[in-house]
Amino acid sequence: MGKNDHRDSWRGVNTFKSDSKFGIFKQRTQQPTLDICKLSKNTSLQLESAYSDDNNLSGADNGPKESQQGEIRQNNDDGNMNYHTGLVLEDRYEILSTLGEGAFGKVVECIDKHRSQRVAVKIVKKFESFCKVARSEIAVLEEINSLDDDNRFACVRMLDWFKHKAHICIVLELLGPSTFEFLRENNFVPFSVEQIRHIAYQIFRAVSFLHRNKLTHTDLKPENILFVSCDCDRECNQQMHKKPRLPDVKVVDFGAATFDHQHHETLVSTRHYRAPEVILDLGWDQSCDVWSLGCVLMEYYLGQTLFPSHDCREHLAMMEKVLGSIPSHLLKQTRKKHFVKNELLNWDKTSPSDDDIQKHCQPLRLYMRTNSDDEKQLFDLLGCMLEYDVSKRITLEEALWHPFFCPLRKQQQPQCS
Ligand code: KHC
Repeated sequence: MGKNDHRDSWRGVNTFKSDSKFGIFKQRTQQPTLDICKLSKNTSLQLESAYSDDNNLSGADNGPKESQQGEIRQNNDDGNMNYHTGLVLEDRYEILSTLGEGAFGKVVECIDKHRSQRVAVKIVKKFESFCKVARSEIAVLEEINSLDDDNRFACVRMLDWFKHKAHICIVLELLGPSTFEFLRENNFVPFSVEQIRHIAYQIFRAVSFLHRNKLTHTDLKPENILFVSCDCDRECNQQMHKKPRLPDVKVVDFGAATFDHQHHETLVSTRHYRAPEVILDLGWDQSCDVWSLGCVLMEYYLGQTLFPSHDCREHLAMMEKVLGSIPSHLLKQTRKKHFVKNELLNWDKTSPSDDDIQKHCQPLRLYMRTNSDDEKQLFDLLGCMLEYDVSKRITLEEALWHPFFCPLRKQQQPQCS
């Protein structure tokens, strides 16, 4: 059973509760740029599975299968905990509502009665394979907490964890909606370049912190980047800043995060964000996160996924359309020989699938909407991140010094070096 087989890919069909909490989302209609400053702490989300089996090559994305696990499941037993609002876990966490759900289990909002603060509790399905992923996530979150004592990097904080009946429960700081959720609720109107810069800088700092500490996230995608919405934002915006402050984000979901010394699963990442070296089974390291983040930033810029593919070979063909030919030395090394023909990608350029690619994809630079310096820098950075050859791909440490981020460094210090 692969570490990532639990992975969700549950965008698309969405059930929002008719709760006043969702007011911000509900009122929105199409608008030129997103008003992410209006996010409140109360904004929550509830998601359901849509692209059910699109997360990995084997198609085993919906969590462990009975046969693989040797676990006997009752007909209606999906492994989730049965709960109701008002239920108190550990004599401490009172369940208020459901925030999200996926293959892994559910996330609920609770009030921590000891500290009188609201928290998120990830309640993991009781099946052993999910417990294993949860234990790994707890180990990573513990490491993050101890390495980042002062909470300087934008990784979600684990506040506690416990076992309730057979379910592992991870108590996390409460965050707002994911960036994917936010795009969807805004009819996929893209983020502005300024918003992308603000979000990207924080994620890059967080993930580069992971990389420095011998960790790879392996599942970076808009669903795993959540807004931090705190009540003080609105006050700060009204009182102190002429320009509204852009909301901060944090990275979540460390269930598939892998330490350098640990076994590296062959198949990592959710399909659209999967690096070419993973698809070609060439081995991977931290740089696969850089590729994923390149795809994520493009998605923020476009409002939709850069590689809308459901098949590995088609995915590689899309990459070629956007980024040029895959270098032949990579195709030579792949163990996936069926992807290669005459030292080139084995792709039929006369097939109907190719028509789709011609329709949906274009060379990277042609996606630019304007020729402003900002956009030129963004696309220069994206080009460095979406580099096939991992030895040439930019690292996040380097990316943080890219001119695209110059305006942010100028804000912090008088000089931009
Ligand atoms: Cl609100 C929330 C927090 Cl604060 C932290 C993690 C979360 N939600 C609503 C959260 C997560 C969700 C999960 C994690 N980790 C994922 N799903 C949630 O619904 C797990 C699957 N990937 C997306 C985030």
